[in-house]
Amino acid sequence: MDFLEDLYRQSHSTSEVDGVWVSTTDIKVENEWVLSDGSAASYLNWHTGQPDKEFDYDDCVQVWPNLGFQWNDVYCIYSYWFYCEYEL
Ligand SMILES: [Ca+2]
Ligand SMILES: [Ca+2]
Repeated sequence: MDFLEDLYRQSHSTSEVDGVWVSTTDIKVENEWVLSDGSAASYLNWHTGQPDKEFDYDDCVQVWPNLGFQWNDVYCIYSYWFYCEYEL
């Protein structure tokens, strides 16, 4: 996750603490975490106690700087920056 943390620090001031979306979700099957293309997520980096399913609709994943850049499951409606991957 150091790579994503480095990207965050390059694009945000130190005073910002916005979350960043990663393309992992369990919106189709609860607690079955997959990528946006439907393939199984091979990497998970949950913060301690997450995913906590605080609400039934917490189906998206944010990287949260205040949680040491580890993951938290949250409601998908929030507006955050996002990480995406593409082949060069
Ligand atoms: Ca969920
Ligand atoms: Ca959560």
